[in-house]
Amino acid sequence: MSDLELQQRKVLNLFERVSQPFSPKPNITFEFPDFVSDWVFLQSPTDFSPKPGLVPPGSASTDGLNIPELDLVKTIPRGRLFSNFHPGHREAAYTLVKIFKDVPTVAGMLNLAAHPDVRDAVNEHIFVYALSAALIQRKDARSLRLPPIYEIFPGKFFETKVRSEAQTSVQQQKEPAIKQPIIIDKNFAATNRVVENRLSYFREDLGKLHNCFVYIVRKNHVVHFISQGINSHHWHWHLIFPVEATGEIINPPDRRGELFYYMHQQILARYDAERIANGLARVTSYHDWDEPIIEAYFPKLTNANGAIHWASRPAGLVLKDINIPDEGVELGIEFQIQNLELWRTRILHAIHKGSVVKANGEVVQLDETTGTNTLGELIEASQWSADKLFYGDLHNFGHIAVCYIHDPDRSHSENMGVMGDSVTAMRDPIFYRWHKFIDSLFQQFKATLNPYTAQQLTLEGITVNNVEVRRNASPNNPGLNPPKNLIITGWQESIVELDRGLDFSSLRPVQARVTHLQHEDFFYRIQVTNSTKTTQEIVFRIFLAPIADEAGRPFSFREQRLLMIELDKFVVRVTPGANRVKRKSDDSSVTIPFERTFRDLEAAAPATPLAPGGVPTDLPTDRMTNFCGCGWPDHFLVPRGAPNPGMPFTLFAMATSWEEDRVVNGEDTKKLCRNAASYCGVLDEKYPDKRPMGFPFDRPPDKMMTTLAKFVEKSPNMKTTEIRIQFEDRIIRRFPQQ
Ligand code: CUO
Repeated sequence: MSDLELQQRKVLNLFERVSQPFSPKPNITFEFPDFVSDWVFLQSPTDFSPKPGLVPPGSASTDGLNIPELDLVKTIPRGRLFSNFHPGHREAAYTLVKIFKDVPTVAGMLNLAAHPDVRDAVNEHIFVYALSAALIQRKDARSLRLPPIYEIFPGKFFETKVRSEAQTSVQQQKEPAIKQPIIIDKNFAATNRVVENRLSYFREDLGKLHNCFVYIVRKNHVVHFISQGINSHHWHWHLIFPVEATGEIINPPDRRGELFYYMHQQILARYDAERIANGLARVTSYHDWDEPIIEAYFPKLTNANGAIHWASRPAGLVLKDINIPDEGVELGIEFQIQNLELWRTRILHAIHKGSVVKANGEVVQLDETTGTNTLGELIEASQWSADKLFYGDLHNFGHIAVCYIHDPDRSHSENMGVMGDSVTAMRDPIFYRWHKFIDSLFQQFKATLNPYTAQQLTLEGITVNNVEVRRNASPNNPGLNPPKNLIITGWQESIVELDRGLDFSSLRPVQARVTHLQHEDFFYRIQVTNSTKTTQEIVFRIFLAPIADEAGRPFSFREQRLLMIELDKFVVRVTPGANRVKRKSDDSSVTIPFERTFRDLEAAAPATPLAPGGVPTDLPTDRMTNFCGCGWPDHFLVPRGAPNPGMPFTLFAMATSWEEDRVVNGEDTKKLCRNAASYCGVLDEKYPDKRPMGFPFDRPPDKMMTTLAKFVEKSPNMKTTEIRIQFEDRIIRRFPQQ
């Protein structure tokens, strides 16, 4: 086994059954490095008894580990829920990230992670968060892959009864039993009498594709590539863009605050499209905090051993001041709803004055280049907020206030609700209403900017003559050409393996079958004329938006621009004269196509190091380069649409100049985690587009532009087409497009 394979197996081993005491696998030895003994200078709180696979270094004491900062990490005990919106929880988690990152080598870090004073003593959610963050952030760990979060913590994705069904199935069946997956009801959180439950396929999406993307990676090794779900994406996004500096990350990732705005704005646009498709009104902002929350949410989730549940929120609760004492079981937190109101007022004041004031009195203008980013850091609020004391912690404390709304002083000893954890927050309807309020602050800022000028919107010499979507003929009906401008969606069933995240072991895989949305693959065909005399590199920006609301009333352009969903952004060369551009849907710049499971990672542990920049040297296609985990799930690239004859959407394409928009990064254009750059940026690099995120729809247009058609007719480099998305309430199969 190569060093790299060994390290990959150690990562998987460490993430397996994290709520249970650590058990090294046969053939894997974690040898505590010598530096551990340097840190042992006090009695350890943990009784360390060596066990097979855990080997202390020759001369080191076996008394245990005492890194002073570990005391801070352990302020959140094992078995408790973890909130990355809670400043105390974050501090504990980031402290462990730093401890991991400070270990000189990856091998040393993994060995340290296995130490009983870490793996078995630290809160399991914090352990997973910190080791994942360290593995992503360490440049020397880029060859290693993280298993999917839903396999590490199935309790955050599947209802409680799935665990007991799994246990029963393990007890009843003897090896070699036929695998009988547990069926997950896609509407498990509520009945169809709850109208909001029409959207549960979106909010509670896990999403896996087990059958459609199968590539032979290496001789004798077949790997299933699995699309992550919406909730996994959200977890990865917050993992990659932490609220505070961790370790040597002193400066925030490029345009971090703007990405906070844009990624969440796009979630809202996508959610609204799903709501309209289901006959519901667009999501409303939750800004009147005296108003009862009418949407209830009962998550039915528990941790691995079923002992701790995420709290429910019945309809009609009102936000209360939060006053949670530090009871020794988790860190306390105290703030008042009037703090949120004060911070909102100060932020709005800054927006309308056009500037924020730093703690040292320096005035920072909210200009059109950096204003959104400055506001993003301020509103979220991150360490890079201009003045966290003055502008507060609005967004994060909103999550906290809602997640403790049912027991705001914990006098009933209840746990938090799902809004407290970035893995689970998107399950709750109130997430979207809270973020609609957050987005409204950004939109108020955008409204202070001048509309884009004709010069900013046009591209001399380039005319987009037509844009359309097409599908290839089905392999079953090769002679039948599908109609153009029609996208088909439906359901797909996929298999999820649960056993690595349960609190009991099984000799065979414990599987569950989930049903999730899927779309047939399609491609864009764009006809573009280059009337200049030279070849041009142009950026195509592709968006999609519903045409009318749930009652069939057509949207004005001011409404529709907020519903624009970015589908893709890519660069092409166009020669003088007429050009035809084809682009496949699964190459989208917003999605990642797959994620690899524990089992796949074990079967195909990397045998060779990655080339500089993280590109596997022996994989057949550049689509394999994405393992970072952040990216919108491919199976949700387009909204569900409506049954026959489908739901009408506007497809929009715009060409801009790559010469003007490009951002000069390093020479290596195949950097890790580039595939989903639109919502996730590029790891270690600048955001690869100079234009504001969401351009050209991020600002209100000139008031004369009352319809999208008027906006487009002034710019030959833009084109729209009406398409339909037709939902078929059946299991569909995807087939690759050539
Ligand atoms: Cu992603 Cu509020 O920021 O959940």
